[in-house]
Amino acid sequence: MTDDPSQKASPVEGIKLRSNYLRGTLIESLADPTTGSLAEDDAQLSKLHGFYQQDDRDIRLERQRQKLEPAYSYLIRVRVPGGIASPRQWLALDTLARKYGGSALRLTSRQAFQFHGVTKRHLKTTIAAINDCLLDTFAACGDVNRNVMCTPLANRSVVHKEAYAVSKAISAHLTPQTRAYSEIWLDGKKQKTPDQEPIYGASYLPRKFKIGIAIPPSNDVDIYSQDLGFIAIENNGALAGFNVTVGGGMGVTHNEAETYPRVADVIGFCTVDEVVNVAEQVVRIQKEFGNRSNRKHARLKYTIDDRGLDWFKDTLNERLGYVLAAPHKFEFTMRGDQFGWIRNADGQWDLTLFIPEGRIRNTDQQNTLDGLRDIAQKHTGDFRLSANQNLIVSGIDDSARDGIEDILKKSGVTDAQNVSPLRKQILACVALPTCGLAMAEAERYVPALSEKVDGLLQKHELSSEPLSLRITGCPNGCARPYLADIGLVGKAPGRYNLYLGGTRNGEKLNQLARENVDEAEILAVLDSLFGRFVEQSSAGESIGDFFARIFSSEFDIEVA
Ligand code: SRM
Ligand code: SF4
Repeated sequence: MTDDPSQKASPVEGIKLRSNYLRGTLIESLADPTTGSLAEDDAQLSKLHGFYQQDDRDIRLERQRQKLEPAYSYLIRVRVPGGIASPRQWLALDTLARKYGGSALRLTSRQAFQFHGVTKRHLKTTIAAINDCLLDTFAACGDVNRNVMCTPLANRSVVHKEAYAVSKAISAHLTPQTRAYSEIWLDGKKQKTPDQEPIYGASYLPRKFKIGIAIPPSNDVDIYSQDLGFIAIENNGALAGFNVTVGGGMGVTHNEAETYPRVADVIGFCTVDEVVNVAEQVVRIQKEFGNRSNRKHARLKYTIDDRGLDWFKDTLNERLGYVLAAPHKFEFTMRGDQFGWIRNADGQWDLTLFIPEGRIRNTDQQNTLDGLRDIAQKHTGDFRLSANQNLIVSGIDDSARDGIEDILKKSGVTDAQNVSPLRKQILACVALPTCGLAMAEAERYVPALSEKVDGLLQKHELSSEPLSLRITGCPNGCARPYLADIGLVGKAPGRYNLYLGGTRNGEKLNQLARENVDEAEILAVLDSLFGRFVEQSSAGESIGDFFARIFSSEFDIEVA
């Protein structure tokens, strides 16, 4: 089962294989009243059911001092293929957030919802209620295909509708078949016939697998970061098919050179009729050839680099039984969200709201959770999650616009017009206090950091320059920091690796400029480089492109 028979399979492989198609002892773990945690193997399996065991890291040491077990709670991730939820679904999630999720909903960088802080005894009720509203958590995490992303660009409606349908079809096709999920969470009846996993088999994939669909001109889903990507090709206003990309991925481990971010390669074109089978065959190749001994070397990007892109293309063509057509021409010209009101191709309005760090809740300054609940109670269109942790209230009639504006004003929802261009483009991962892998702050640091970087931009009269800044609490790359103009990657509390020089449309990786630096040094480097940009950039050059250019001529970027 490993790609190299001499290599021992990783422990997670054993857990999956022994689990009887993901059952493990989850039912017993849930019923154990003596602890807030799950048995060790179940904590691994839980991911494939869409939830993670976590503990509150802000109080971890204090709990240790008091000889208490960690303050265990669970992150539940709700899969929303293509990122579209109905008002009814919104209301159901809102109710669950208020009851069990600390009165907050988190929009993720993959167009999904997350609840944080759910206790073990509320897991089943919460997951069952999510399924009641026709969403689910199954395969939202773990070694399977995850939430399939799709540009929520409704103002190009015809192509968007077809591409969205494809994202749902791929998602459904690649959803695991085991009845374990239904038995454990939905009281599904146990059946005598054995489970079948025609695509995944009993050991599922070697590692997580991610698929996205982009609709040019927007590369908002960061197609080059996906294991498998489909770039919609339009012909006379209709969807002609997709260019296929493979081998993107962000995850890195500090100081392990054999781990690296990689941008995907465009390998061909497939028609709409072919796309689901292309997805299945790519998944099957990764299942068969992905590394099962070293989880740090198990993503599709490594399978491709280890064996070569030509090998991959030949293998895929062989499995398809035909050769993928040559890629079609396409152009990305934007990546971020377009805030405010935009009339869509159906003649209705879409309103893109800026949701700071994707966290929807009520605070002293604003009642975003309440405001969006009010909108959901009256709204007849849908809610679209952007790939940048923002929210689009979509399909609003002319007559409903004023009512929605009123609700937003009354509840104090952030008005994107009052937010700086930089702040609107920041993407931050969750990091502390819930993420067990965080080495530094990300989401919680954004307000302070963005104010300081904005101050520098003002100083150099660059406030209106398009600039993307992405920050993560560790090198795993959950906010895709290696594709930003400025990427900050957590190394230790208050210290980050500073990456500079991504391109505007996300086609190239940025580069490591400074290692393990604190805020003062980050700001000093940026201050100096913004100054040099003003003096030395060429006409039309973006800040990211300028950083990349000076990188190619200066090994160690000079700070004045
Ligand atoms: Fe992620 C692990 C949060 C998008 C790469 N990610 C985690 C965990 C579950 C930590 C863990 O394993 O214990 C984080 C939970 C934190 C928390 O408290 O919520 C976590 N990842 C997130 C989210 C919520 C970040 C956000 O602020 O929006 C995103 C949820 C997406 C979703 O809805 O499915 C999220 N993670 C990503 C992305 C971006 C993307 O997919 O477009 C990446 C980089 C792309 C990629 O996969 O290459 C990403 N997450 C990782 C990795 C590194 C994987 C690797 O190849 O090495 C890990 C660690 C791992 O898998 O071992 C990880
Ligand atoms: Fe956690 Fe690291 Fe992902 Fe941030 S990038 S959410 S710190 S795993």
